Amino acid sequence: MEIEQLLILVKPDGIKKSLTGNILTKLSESRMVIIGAKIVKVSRDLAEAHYCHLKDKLFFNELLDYIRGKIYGEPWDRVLAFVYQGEDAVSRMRKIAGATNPEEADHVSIRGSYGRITTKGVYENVIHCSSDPSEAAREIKLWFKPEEIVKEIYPVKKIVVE
Ligand code: DAT
Repeated sequence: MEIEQLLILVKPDGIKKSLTGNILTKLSESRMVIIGAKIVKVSRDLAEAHYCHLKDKLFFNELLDYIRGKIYGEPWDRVLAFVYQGEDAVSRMRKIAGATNPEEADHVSIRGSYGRITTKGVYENVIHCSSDPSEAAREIKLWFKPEEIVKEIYPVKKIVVE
């Protein structure tokens, strides 16, 4: 199996609902390692670049307001960004995150447990989780400087989980 990295964001609704602990606990079932972590006040440029594949969608502006926490205001207008690393990380984390539409997500998944659809039709799905390894590489570069990511963490066998 490939060692992969991916980007996880706890979105502003996750922070506002005090779900960070629950989300990280669920993600820890994957046994992946966190190699980058920070809180980010998301600029419009960053939000647009992150969601560039959705720029033609009718919900694009609402989506930008959502990821920037504009609809919640201070102090919820930020996200927690993490880089995880591990074997087969993307597909394993996507499974724990659940489907994009929170109403269709498995209800033991994070999005199925805590997500909802807003009256404006935006999927308020609590976390972002990279969808494939190449998208993950693009996103990690966008959100993290190289020096913000821990390099010497593998081989994974040396990490002892008590
Ligand atoms: P994902 O976040 O699962 O990788 P995506 O990149 O297609 O999915 O979409 C990014 C975000 O945009 C998603 O987390 C929620 C929102 N979104 C996607 N499709 C939507 C839709 N049809 N209606 C409303 N919001 C949507």
